[in-house]
Amino acid sequence: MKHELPKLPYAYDSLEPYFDKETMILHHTKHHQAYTDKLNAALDKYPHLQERQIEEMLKVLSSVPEEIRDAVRNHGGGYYNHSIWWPMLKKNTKFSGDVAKAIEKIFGSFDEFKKKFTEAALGRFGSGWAWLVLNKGKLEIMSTGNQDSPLSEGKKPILVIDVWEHSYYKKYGPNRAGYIEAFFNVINWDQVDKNFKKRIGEK
Ligand code: MN3
Repeated sequence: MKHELPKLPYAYDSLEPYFDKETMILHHTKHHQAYTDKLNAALDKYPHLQERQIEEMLKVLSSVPEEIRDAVRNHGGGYYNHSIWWPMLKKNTKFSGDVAKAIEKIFGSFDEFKKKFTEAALGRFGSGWAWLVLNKGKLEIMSTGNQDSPLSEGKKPILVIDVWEHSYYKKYGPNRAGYIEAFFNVINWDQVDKNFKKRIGEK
């Protein structure tokens, strides 16, 4: 069984003007496809691992054979992170639901949350991701380098932003801050609330 590039749940131009169509096409069909292909290539020699969920492998990287552990961490991480990111994007949803209540409780207000999340996304030097995660049932903000996943640290992803240059350079150039500001207009809060409800119920 091969991992497949998931289809986007919307058209490539549907996040305009915040995320441009050209970047979305490249990001999905080139970058995400490449992670998918390289993950499949790494698993080629390990048919028994092809049946394992990528999430399970990222949670316990030590269970992956050493020969392909870095490939699973990097390409499997890239495959997984993008797969959960696309559905978190949509215009015109409302900050609401259980996740909104939890964010306001932990961070004091939406604005304070936005400030801290933005700092994490800006502060990640080089390539990586900034996250809102559940850590032992409590919301916290963190960032990871390259394609590393919070799953590998026992944390559960709720909301994430890709801060690799390939996500924004075409439209925003080196202005990562402008891209992060735009991201707040395309957060799919309905999906983020779903993520929160699902994850909070897990052991
Ligand atoms: Mn990316």
